[in-house]
Amino acid sequence: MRIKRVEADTVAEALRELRRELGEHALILHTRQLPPRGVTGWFRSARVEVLGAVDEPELLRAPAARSDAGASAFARMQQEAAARLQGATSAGVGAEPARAPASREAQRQAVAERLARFRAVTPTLPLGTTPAPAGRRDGAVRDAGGRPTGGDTATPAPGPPVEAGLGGVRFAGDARDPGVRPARRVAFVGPTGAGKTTTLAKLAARAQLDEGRRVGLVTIDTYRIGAVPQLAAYAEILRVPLEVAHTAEELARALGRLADREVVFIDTIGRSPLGGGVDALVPFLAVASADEVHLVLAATTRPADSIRAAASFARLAPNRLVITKLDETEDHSAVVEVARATGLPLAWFGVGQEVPDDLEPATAERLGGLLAGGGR
Ligand SMILES: Nc1nc2c(ncn2[C@@H]2O[C@H](COP(=O)(O)OP(=O)(O)OP(=O)(O)O)[C@@H](O)[C@H]2O)c(=O)[nH]1
Ligand SMILES: [Mg+2]
Repeated sequence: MRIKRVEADTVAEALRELRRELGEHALILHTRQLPPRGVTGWFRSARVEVLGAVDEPELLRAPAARSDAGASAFARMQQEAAARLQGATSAGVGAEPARAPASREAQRQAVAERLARFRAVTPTLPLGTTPAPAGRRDGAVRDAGGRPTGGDTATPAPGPPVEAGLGGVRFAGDARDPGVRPARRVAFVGPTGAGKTTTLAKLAARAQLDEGRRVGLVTIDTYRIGAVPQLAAYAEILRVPLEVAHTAEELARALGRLADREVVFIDTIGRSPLGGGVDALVPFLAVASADEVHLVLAATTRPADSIRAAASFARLAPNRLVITKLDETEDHSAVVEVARATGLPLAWFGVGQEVPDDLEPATAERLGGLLAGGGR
């Protein structure tokens, strides 16, 4: 593996430089903001450091690929990167392959390959993309008959009749009706480690690959070590632009730069619901003015703690509920309890770590099936 470190003013610029040096398959190992240097540093805008790597076989293949095809692929990559940096509407970006149904399959294949390569090269990175176990998704949620449900948004597995006892639980399914204008900005909030970034990545991948929408990503999580690289890796894999915002003002500018994107997913920093941590997010959410604010809670958290967390995050005005890690518990009654107590409509169920597959639309049938199946 060859590793290279790059310093630049923005993450996007650094990524472009890395790709130039290491090729299209460069993987992002680490990103951090550099502290200002010396007294004059106070007056300079912050720079970022990005560490990238590439498998040696990729490099060995490079000379052979110095054909016209290789050269044009590289030129295309550069054009795309340049266009992305400018938030351009140039022909290259405007005619994004994601829009053409014929090339969407190829794009999906390319993303799957990049995910696989990423897993192979960086097995220890904190990504929500662990390899599928043999037999695929063995730990995934199953329906009442013990069948794995799959994660297909379009065809949720038919469950048994809705269980009695779901009274008071709301579902956000209506929002996915074709007639309803799709959200343009989607934010994710919730306690630490609940699965915000992973859920964001799953939904971003679907929006791009299944719906052919032009996707942008923004993170304001510049606090946790590894948070930016985690999302940067997904941005790289999906080939979508990522903006990093440290302040509400930066977020406003970042959203402006992503104005050509049909949907922008906004990741936030995980906050303990206790103490004043959630308050710090208020100005960001105000600037984000997201159509959808997903409160992400894990099914493995005690219901009382989830309900307390939801009360604390209420000041960020979430309007959707995502319950993750349903695959990690057999007691799904907590989902009902939490959904009922918060009054938020259930939107998605996270059923594993795999991006983008392990996400299911939350429906009454599905929840009824989970409960009827004794948690399987
Ligand atoms: N089993 C399982 N694991 C999940 C699911 N969703 C997320 N995870 C895992 O949970 C861990 C935390 O996920 P993240 O997406 O980083 O959580 P986060 O809320 O963004 O975390 P912070 O940004 O640190 O607050 C990762 O290891 C994910 O792979 C799920 O539905 N099932
Ligand atoms: Mg996160």
